[in-house]
Amino acid sequence: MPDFDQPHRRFNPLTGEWVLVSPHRTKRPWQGRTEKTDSQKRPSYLPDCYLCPGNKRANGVVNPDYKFTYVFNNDFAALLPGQRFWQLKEHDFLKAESIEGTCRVLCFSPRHDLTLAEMEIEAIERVIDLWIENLTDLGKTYRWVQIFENKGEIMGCSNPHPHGQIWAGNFLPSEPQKEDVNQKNYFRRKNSVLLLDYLDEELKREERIVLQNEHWVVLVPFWAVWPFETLLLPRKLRFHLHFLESEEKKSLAEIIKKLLTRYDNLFRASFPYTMGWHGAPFGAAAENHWQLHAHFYPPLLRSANVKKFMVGYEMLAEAQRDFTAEQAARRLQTLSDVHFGTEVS
Ligand code: H2U
Ligand code: ZN
Repeated sequence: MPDFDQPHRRFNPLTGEWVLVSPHRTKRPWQGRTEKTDSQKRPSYLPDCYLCPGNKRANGVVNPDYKFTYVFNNDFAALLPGQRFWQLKEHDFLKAESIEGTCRVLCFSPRHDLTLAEMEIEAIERVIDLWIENLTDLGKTYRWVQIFENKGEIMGCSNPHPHGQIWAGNFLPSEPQKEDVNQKNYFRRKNSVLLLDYLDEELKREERIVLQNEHWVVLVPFWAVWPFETLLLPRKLRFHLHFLESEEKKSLAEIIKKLLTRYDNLFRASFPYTMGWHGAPFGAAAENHWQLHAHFYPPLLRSANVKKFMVGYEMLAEAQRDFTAEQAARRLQTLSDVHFGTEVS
């Protein structure tokens, strides 16, 4: 029998990487940095916010007076369309290639003071539709369309106005590349889908399940690296977001709201994270091995202002975590679905 209280390593079948787990270390004293938390109430409109309706952005363009969601091309895009094609491959050490792409910013709400966790289910459904619209549109041109949200100052997010981003490019980036290879190999070996089989195992065991509804499950993956990392999975085989049925979109909005509410309730603070969607790449011949999923990578470790750093051993050898995935799941299982900000005192 394994003893998960001992130092051990766990395998991530999606990436093929291992994570070091050191549960005995949780009593380690902390004298490092604490971040300041911004607990102040924000105004619902800020005159100098570049995402609020009617305001001017850095390039002089004025945002429309939008009522629900709004999308624009990132004024400082990391990927650019219409580039000249070239490849450098004569030398093993000096490989490079030009790439093309585009970056968009998605405003989730005209309200500067809300977060996805605090938005109404219908408003979150609109965000899901917005993701799907942009995914479908960009998928016509680009191989990989990365939908993500970077939330919180400590994640490098420059503006608390609720928003996400899309970066789309004509190449398969490194993270999805790993997932593609591992899901493909699994499919060839077993003739079934890795994440569907994994979900079956987790549903049998129940230990790491955080939330579930008719169409979706949130769990702390066995191989989680970030302290309260979760994986959001559809119960049925779905290649990507644009294959979802309307009932599945509605229950997706519900489970996202619950998960983010629990995250906020964990340390009674607006919980920072990077989240994003992974689904079948576009333009690929066979996509049967892919199962849609979202990763939530939150950095907070033990309070609203003590975060996990990926440094030292993690940068040089292997990712490491202290408490186990099961312990994290247990914490998240016991939290309320009522946002702490709306509690009546
Ligand atoms: P963050 O979510 O990481 O803060 O990024 C917001 C994006 O908004 C960022 O990529 C873009 C930045 O380039 N942006 C504009 O496109 N126009 C602006 O006027 C300011 C910021
Ligand atoms: Zn704003």
